[in-house]
Amino acid sequence: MFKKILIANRGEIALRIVRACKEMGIETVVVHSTADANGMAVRMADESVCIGPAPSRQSYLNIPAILTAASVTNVDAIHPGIGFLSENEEFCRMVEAHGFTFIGPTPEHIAKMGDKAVAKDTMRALGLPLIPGSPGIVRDAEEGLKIAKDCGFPVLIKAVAGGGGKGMKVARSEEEFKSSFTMASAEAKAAFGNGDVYLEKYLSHPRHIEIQLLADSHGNVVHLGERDCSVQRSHQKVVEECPAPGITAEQRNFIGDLAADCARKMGYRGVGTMEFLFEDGKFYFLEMNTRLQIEHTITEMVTGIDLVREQIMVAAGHPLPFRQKDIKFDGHAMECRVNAEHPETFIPSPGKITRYHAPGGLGVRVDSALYDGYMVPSTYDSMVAKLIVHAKTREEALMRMQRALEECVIEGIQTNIPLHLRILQEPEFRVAQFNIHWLEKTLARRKEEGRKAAL
Ligand code: MV4
Repeated sequence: MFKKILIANRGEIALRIVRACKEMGIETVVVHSTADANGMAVRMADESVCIGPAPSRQSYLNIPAILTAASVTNVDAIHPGIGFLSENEEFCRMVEAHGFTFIGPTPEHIAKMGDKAVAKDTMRALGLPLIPGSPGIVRDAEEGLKIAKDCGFPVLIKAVAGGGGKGMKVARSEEEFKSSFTMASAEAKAAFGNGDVYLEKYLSHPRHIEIQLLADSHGNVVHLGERDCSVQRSHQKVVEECPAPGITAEQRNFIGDLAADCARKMGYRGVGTMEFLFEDGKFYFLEMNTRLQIEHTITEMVTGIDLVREQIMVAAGHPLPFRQKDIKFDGHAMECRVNAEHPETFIPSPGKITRYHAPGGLGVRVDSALYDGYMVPSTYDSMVAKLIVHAKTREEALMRMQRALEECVIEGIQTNIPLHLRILQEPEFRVAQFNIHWLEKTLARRKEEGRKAAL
């Protein structure tokens, strides 16, 4: 087992990894930027190394600085956390080339799943259900139009290097196609330095449901059920839940076993998530994330499995201590992402925390690096806490989440807690009548109603 791990991340996820390491008797080194010198993860770690100034390029994305810190502190392994370098093939290679273990999959798996067209091809060959579309990259608008006519409008033009919706354009008709194609490709080229695109039939009202996978290096792969992440705006998840409402045990086992089989056939190792769109009772593979996810917490609450611990264990070469039949799904968990932002305009709200009180009690978990007097920097992601509840049923989880949100005190900055409280009150949310467009539509409708009422 590793004696010492370097954590190349910040905020709540760095703290989450420090906590897992402590429980495993593993020493920790947290690297940080000058803006994070007073971070909770830095305080909790055994050692810390400042690797550069606030901008991520010069610190959390600075590969030479991170490797130097790893050498100086003599660690065995590096945990990349989430975001930053966690899905960077080159970083993964460099970590291993310098004699450290990368806590994650192989660079080949990162590269394969990072190219969305290759990922889709791989899953096609392995038998996952896919959204109908082009067999791979579409060379030009002419070829694209032929394929679009075959699958029928509307179609979606997607960047192979994409994710997060960048370089993605809907074409609703033959007339619109050429300009959408050109725009998507130009946007992809500008954002990723790669203008390659592929085509899919556009699904108009899907839910986003993802499967959590865990694989060791001995060919054992399990799925840990699904999460519903449909409640989002601007491609940012806002509320996630496990299990996905309405998904039966048969559906879960069907798609979960398929996903686990694919991961096994790929020789995948580590934690991973297969994302699906779910529409009219059918699952369609979207993409695979080759890292831990923010919302891994709700899966942990329902399965009782510490995903970060298991991720470290399999990276160290240990076989999984359980099989699929051992995994039980208990109750319902929900996560609200608390962001430092205005609850209506979503403008970031960095600043000093003047008062902080975290909720507690049965079935409440708070993953956050906040404390009284902490300065939320303006440089990074605005998520400052994850509020997680676990209860027997979805109805009890809803009540518990409301109670926890009401107990939570964060002063000195604005947060989206009022937004979460409003979401919980929405009748459609309460009965899980939502899809990926629900939150944005609901916010627009409520805003319009507010405007009319003011007249
Ligand atoms: C789609 C889709 C509808 N039809 N593909 C958005 C980001 C990228 N990762 C995939 N995305 C989508 N792909 C087809 N064929 C709708 C989306 C989509 C979406 C997906 C998941 C979560 C939120 C979303 C928000 C808008 C669009």
